Amino acid sequence: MSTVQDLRHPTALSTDADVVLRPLDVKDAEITGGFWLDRQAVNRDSSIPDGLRRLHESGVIDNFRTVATGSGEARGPIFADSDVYKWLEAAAWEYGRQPDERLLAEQLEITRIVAAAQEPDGYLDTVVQLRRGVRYSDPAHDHELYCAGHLFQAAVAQRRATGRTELLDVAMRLADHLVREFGPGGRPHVEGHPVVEMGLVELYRETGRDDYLQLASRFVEERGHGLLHEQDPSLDLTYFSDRVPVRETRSPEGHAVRAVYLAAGAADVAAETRDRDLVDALAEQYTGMTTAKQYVTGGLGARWEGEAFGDPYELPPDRAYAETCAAIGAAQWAWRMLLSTGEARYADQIERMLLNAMLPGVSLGGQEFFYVNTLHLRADASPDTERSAANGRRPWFDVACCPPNVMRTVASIAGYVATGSDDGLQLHQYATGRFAGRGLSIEVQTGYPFDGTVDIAVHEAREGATLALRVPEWAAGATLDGRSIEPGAYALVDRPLHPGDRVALQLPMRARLTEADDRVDAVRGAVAIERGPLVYALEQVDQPEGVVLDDLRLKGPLEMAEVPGPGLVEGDIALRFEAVQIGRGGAPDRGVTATAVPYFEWANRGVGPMRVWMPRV
Ligand code: FUB
Ligand code: ZN
Repeated sequence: MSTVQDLRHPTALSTDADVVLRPLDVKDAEITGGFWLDRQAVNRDSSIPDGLRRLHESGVIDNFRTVATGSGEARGPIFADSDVYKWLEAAAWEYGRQPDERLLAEQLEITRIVAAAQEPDGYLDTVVQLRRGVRYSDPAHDHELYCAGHLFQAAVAQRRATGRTELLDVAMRLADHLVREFGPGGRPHVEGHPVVEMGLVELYRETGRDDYLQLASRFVEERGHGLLHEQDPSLDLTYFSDRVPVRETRSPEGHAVRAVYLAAGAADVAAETRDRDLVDALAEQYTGMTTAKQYVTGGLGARWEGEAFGDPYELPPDRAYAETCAAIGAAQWAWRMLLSTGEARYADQIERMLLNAMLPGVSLGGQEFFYVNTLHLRADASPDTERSAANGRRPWFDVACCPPNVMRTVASIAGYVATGSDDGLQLHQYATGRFAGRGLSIEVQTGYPFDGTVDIAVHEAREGATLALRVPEWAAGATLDGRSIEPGAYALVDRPLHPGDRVALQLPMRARLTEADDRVDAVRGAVAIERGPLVYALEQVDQPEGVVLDDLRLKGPLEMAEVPGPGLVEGDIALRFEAVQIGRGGAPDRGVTATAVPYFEWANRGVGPMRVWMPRV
């Protein structure tokens, strides 16, 4: 087992894993300033404490107490335990980032409450314990392994970030129970909602217990053969990712969060079992997703019905579902693909999804959340459901999967910035911070995501250690120490590095127009405005009096001026340009000056009409 001196980030791999890149230790990756530090401060001071209050209020922490005392009813959805576990994971990563005795005491208190609900044989799922009493009786819907997977991830985080093993003890007792039930000699089992695969592999990495890895592998392979139909022939196998085996899936389908969690877990299994065929199959599936099933924001899931991926090119902006959790799960998948392949496209994807699909899911104050991330809100949109964007972000949801998912991701975001390989260090994301490993220790200063200047100071350098920097696919004209470098790949600093050296990366942040794929009927002929890593949106509040967003058209050639943004985050930049408002009812067209702001900032000044895709004249 690791020691507390040897803290590791999510996806710390075993030494046997077959990967190109390896995550850094927690102590070696730290965000120290700038954009992401501000987000982490809001997460610590606002989201995490408020989240704990909401979990108490909604009764889902009481469910554990109720099991322990033996009297009372379960509250919340069938998977209520998972929200508590995701909060515990967030609290652990946050403690590892910035130790705080109160936060430690809170998580240990919740851990004690969780532990008290565990059955003597290791079983734990409070809602099933309280509501059904019968285990594994409805695997399609009961989420027992989904809750287990989130418990395992939280336990590993607690062990790595605080050095405490209390939650790990609970997790191992449950994992041992799962091995007895579903491992060698046990019955085949497909659970309706993946995530246990990732959790079991993490538990294997933390404990060295090979049976956990084998069980994860078994769960990956058992899926996609229609086992759920033995339970109920009327089930929609697509929804549950049980129609096509993982190795044969060419494009994700069905419930988006389930599909991407499964793929991420399969990628973990592939790395640890050294299965390159599985990595290749997952790479093909990933391409299927980015080619035809992903919004420009990186958002995933075109259908409210079944919270699902649509068919290829079915990507309506105004009915986008794009659940916040789906972007988080896909970023986890992309991270694992990056480790296995070293391909820059996966780091590009992480950047797009974290900034434009996860971050819009939380208000800039940290206490309100979007579950659904639309790309277009019309005037007079009806706030017909709790999740409708017309309601604005909500403080919490009956199904509260997204808020604690954002919390754990923001708290652990330093882990996605850099990796090490045998040769040296690789920077995948740009954030002010300190990163070290494989003979190099560097300090990064940047005004990213608004400013494309990245200054790197070398503090320590072993002889021969290399530094590789991702050049985003959008960064045409990028330079490294004044030399031109190719976008969509890694640029190597082409000189020996010594302590005291400085490296200068310049990523041009010009605003650009992205054409919609003409197979997406709903936005054919329209363009999205992007600048650097950020997708922009037009929000009503920024437009002159009388502008009707749905009547605005862009006319080219377009000159976009950079102006100060709404000031909701430090250094934000808005884009201003001339557009045309179509005259209706015989009125003439008229020119207007329009303004676009970063999409992640939208709906922080009240909620009103907004659109990402703009038609042209
Ligand atoms: O089923 C558990 C979670 O609830 C899913 O991941 C979300 O999509 C929501 O349905
Ligand atoms: Zn969610």
